[in-house]
Amino acid sequence: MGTTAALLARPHRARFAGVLLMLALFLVCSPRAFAHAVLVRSTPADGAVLHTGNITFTLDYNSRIDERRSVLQLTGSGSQAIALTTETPTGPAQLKAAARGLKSGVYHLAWQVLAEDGHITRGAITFTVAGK
Ligand SMILES: [Cu+2]
Repeated sequence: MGTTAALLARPHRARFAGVLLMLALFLVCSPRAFAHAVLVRSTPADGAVLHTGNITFTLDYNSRIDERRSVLQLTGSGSQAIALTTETPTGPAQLKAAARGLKSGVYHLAWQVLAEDGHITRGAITFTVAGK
């Protein structure tokens, strides 16, 4: 190994290790990318206008989720969280909860789910409770 090669060896090796690490991460992550939980359907739908303050929320995902490590948070026009009652989902790819006695207004249901591949995804649906 010549002097020039010896001088270059260290930074090159570090860069090579970095490339290998990125490649390894890519190989580990990409086949499982399909297992990310994506919301495919919700009740109410995003943008829905409802004429009741008693709502059962169902969120269906494209893959199995860890229900115990998933979070649903309902907020109204204030930033305070509104209590939700957890309900038994119909399958391993669903979150289900209910709220009772919501007044007229705009609400946001924020969700965060842990998919079986260990990745977390988040989103929110907005709906309106209109006069009955
Ligand atoms: Cu993933």
